[in-house]
Amino acid sequence: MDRVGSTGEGRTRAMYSFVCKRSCPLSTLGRATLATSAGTQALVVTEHSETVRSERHGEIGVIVVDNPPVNAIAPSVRDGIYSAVQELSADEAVGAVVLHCAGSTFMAGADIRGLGARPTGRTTTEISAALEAMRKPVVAALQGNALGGGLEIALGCHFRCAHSGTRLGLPEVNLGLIPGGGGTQRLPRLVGVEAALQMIGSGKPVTAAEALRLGLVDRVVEPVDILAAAVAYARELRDAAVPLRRLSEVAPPSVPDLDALLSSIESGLRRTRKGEQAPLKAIEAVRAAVTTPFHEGLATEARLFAELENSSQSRALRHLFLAERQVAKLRGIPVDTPVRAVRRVGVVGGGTMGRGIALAFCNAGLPVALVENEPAALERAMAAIADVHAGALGKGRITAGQHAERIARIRGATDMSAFAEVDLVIEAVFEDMALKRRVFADLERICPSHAILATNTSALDIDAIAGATGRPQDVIGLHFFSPAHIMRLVEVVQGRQTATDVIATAMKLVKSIDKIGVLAGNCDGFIGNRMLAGYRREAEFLLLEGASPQQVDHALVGFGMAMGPHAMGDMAGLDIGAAGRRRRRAEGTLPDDPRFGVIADKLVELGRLGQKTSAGFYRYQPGSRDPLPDSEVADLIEQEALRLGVTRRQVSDEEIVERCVYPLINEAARILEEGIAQRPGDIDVVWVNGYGFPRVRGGPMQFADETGLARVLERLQQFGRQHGPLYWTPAPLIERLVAENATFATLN
Ligand code: 3H9
Repeated sequence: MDRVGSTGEGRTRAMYSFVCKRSCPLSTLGRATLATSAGTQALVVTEHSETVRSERHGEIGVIVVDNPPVNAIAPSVRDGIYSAVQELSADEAVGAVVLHCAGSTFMAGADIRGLGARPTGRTTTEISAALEAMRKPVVAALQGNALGGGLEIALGCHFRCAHSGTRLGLPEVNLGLIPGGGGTQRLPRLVGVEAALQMIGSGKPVTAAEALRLGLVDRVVEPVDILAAAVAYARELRDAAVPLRRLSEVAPPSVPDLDALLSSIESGLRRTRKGEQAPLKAIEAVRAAVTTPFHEGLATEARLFAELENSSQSRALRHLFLAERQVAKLRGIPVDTPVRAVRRVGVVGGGTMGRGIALAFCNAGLPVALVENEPAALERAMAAIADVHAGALGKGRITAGQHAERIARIRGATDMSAFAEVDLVIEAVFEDMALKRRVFADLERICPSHAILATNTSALDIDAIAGATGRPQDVIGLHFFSPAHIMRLVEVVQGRQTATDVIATAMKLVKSIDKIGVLAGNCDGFIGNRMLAGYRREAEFLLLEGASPQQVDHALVGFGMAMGPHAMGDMAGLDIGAAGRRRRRAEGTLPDDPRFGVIADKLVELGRLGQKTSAGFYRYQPGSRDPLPDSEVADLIEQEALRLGVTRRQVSDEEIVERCVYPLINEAARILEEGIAQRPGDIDVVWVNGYGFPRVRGGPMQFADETGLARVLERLQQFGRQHGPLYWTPAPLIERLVAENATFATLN
């Protein structure tokens, strides 16, 4: 490598020009002339930062962002692009510029890990402005995902050329934010207020074809080299001297009745994104785009973005984004652990769970053998499955061809010999240990020796189930949530002897069917249901103390829960919880407390099993799922309170929330101490995706950190003084974190 001279760009790090082969690592900032292996073509390459370089493709300057895996806009990306713009602007030999990203995607947005920190270097807004101000055509070469700040920078370019597979979007609302790099001001000028707010408010990306229709991109290219296509396009634009389109100079769209349009969009967003601040701020920012000059609109956007960036909602949603990806990383299990091939799946049991699990695999393209004991039960299961397929076809979610494939993919049988060739089988029979052990003994005999034997139990001891086989290393828990073909959470429960490759295979398989797998240790209820026990316990104690089911549910829905605990109990079926209590009573693990589950048990005795019997904590009109208050239940609660000597009083909504949510935090801390969950973030992922905990609060652990662990500890201690230590003794982990002035987040 020969150094041939300094570029003298006046930056703090010295930049040098040198000549090297294409394979040379550009490890120091600098300029190089790269020769292709044939030596026919030379590229002048300048490194502007560790993630950005510029290249000359003849008279076309190309800015290349190279920040794997998704070209997130880190400070080095912003500073690098800014520097490249200065260099290419000054170079008279450069007639047009292309902004391109290495790898398979354009920039997928700001670096989420850096949000909330003090910004350094150039801002995204400055980058867009710098690109836009260039006096030669600038083309963004879009491929993969052009999201968030990535799309905003592309909007700063004069033209956009997209590969046909590109997804373009402003998903900031999903992180509790609005676009903060000029997107709320430029996008309405390009596609109109309604389409802009559709994209910004929903956060959903559009396809390249849709983007072309909207005018968001100027050219879509079929699978070809996107860089070559964008360079050719830039050359055309330069040759034709096409006027540059600077969106900041475009007049905002005129909307005849802006107030009416924005208020109808607002009421839609209040419905679809209940309790979220960001979509409403997005409307405010877009209003500014239409009603104020560009620079004022930008200032409004910056103010609103900063407010949101520092909000607890955005912190929670950013935490969840990262936590939902971190769950896949298994401590102690290397990423390259060999996995078993799973091509055929078996399901034992055609009840609600079995059907849902069969559908989940079938819809993801895997053939399923579903076994039920009785022909009549099998027929019911297959009919219910056919109904779901027909519904998907009727709603246009699948084509007739896909419908036929799905129907053919699930084979029903009444004999377990149907499992002779499966690679994985999931048992979903009634929650009864003796029954499950019998099933597993049969599975061991019938399934191939390489097959993974999984149980969908929601609470039972995996080791005891595995013990019914001679191959406990192949046994694992796969706890799906109902309806299993819709709910994304699966607890992957590791038994004492479960083999490492079985865990790795299960986690990979769950991901491959578009679900989120969370690894859990083996204990009663694993992560989610173990925490649920305390939540449900307090929700019922509060009834004895004076609250009504509707007040408890209302307070927790007000907190953001998708459903109140009593409505949820009615939906799941009160007999399920009652059976769990019977089991624990027999095992001697139920607390010695006559109040525990007393109301639900009485309701079950009265045949009030919930929605399925049109009566539970609430009553239901035939065919309706709307919970209606029931005086019979109110009387029963009063009688039980009297019988148990519980003094009734006014209970506040605030107490309801604290009494129900703090036990979640306390139990979660014990779960962490025992190593049942890998990290606090995993617990949050479980509760948000499986139990309707509000995403905008980030899960119980994130909520505890936001509340302050000292406050959580103080309230646990206070409830302990009021209600006794049985349920309220603080977990030692919380005491330790408070003493160290630390948070759960430090354990992620
Ligand atoms: C924004 O842009 C604000 C601006 O308006 C204002 C600026 C002033 N940052 O999801 P995957 C990582 S807000 C950092 O598994 P996929 C991810 O953590 C941002 N890291 O892959 C994972 O890491 P690891 C707006 C990021 O193929 C790896 O990449 N943009 C970012 O299923 C692979 O991710 C968004 O909200 C990021 N922005 O999906 C887009 N994105 O391997 C967020 C990804 O260590 N990203 N990572 O676990 C996505 O939606 C998906 O990741 C994407 C790829 C569709 C891009």
